[in-house]
Amino acid sequence: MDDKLARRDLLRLGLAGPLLTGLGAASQEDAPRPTRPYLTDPLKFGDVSRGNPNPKTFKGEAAVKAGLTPETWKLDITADEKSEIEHPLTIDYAALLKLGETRAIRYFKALQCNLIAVPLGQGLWEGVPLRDVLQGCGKLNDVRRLYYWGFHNNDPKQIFRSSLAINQVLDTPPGEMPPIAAYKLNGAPIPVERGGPVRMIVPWAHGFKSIKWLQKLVLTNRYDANDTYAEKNNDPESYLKTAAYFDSDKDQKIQGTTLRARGVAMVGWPGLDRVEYWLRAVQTPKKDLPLGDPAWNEGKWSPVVLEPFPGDWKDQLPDGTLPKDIWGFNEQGKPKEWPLRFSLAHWRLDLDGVPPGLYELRVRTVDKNGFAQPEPRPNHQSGDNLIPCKIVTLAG
Ligand SMILES: Nc1nc2c(c(=O)[nH]1)N[C@H]1C(S)=C(S)[C@@H](COP(=O)(O)O)O[C@H]1N2
Ligand SMILES: [Mo]
Repeated sequence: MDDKLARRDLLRLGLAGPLLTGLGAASQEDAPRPTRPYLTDPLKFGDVSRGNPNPKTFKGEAAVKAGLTPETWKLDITADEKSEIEHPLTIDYAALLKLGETRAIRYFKALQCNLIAVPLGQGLWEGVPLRDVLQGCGKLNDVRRLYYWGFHNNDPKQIFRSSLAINQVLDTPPGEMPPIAAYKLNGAPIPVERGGPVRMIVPWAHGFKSIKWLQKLVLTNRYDANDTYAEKNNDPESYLKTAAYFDSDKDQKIQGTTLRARGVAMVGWPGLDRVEYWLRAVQTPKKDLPLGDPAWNEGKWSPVVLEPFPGDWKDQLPDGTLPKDIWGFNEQGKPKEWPLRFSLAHWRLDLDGVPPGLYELRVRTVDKNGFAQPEPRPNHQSGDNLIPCKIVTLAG
């Protein structure tokens, strides 16, 4: 893009100050290529897992004994004392994959922990909707919730439980993604490090609903959440928030006048309208500017560039996977919305001609309802999403 033109556009938009290059590509055709891979290597996700020994370390005989190989894995489906199901079931891996032949769904979803702001990684998950898994159970009576957990060394202290209201399991609204018993990640079997061979994936929720090493579904008449995370002062019904993060928030010392920053934005259910930055010249930098500080009212926020969807996706998807086979894409392989809900949008900031000095650099999202991060739910209980900051020094 012509830098002069970009500068003129910026001035027209009232975004005075340093030169922002590459703002808003005119069309998909001349859009810049994405600069980072869209899917995270399954072994490079941030990890949050209980257990000693930790099931993620199980190989060979240990994995066999724990039922964490494709040959030994089983999912038990029962009812507790106040509920009834016509046919309690045990499903093995082959039966789940067989169901997948006609029922499988694939979607992008980023994993994010309620208690760790920066997303852990993004995957293309494949599995069978729970509603289809439960089909084989016949009639259900007095069922209000589904409780579920995974392998935990038969130690009640290590159990990591979660739950869903039965409507969230059975009544997926049109155009939404269902919770799945997932058996593939990025086109390959889910490694034990990521909760394989079968893990729960709940698209709209933080990681604590996506139970790894899944082995047990219990239908219950109880109405309370029964989530391990609920006991730790977290909101078990929260869903993913729209929020921006830096790839690295390490302080940066730059020779010259060009400032570059890269990051992701989690797209929660309220959608993503834009990502903005605020570059604040300071004498004494304060990374953790308190929420009530009057300086927030003087914040000058300007949009950063959101990377487009990765063109034909050829270099982004596992071999043999076509965009049209993924949730949210049409028959022509174009996404129906961009960025996609519950996934990561990549943003980048390239500022030229920044006067030498010391700065605080912040980014935030604005969701489709007009709420700027960390609003409308700044509460830690429903997911950490404070505005991130990095300290930048430009030497000129
Ligand atoms: N069985 C089991 N599942 C689990 C957990 C766990 O400790 N045990 N941790 C949960 C939490 S809190 C998060 S954030 C995600 C993290 O998933 P990851 O380690 O694959 O990134 O897994 C969830 N599933
Ligand atoms: Mo978590």
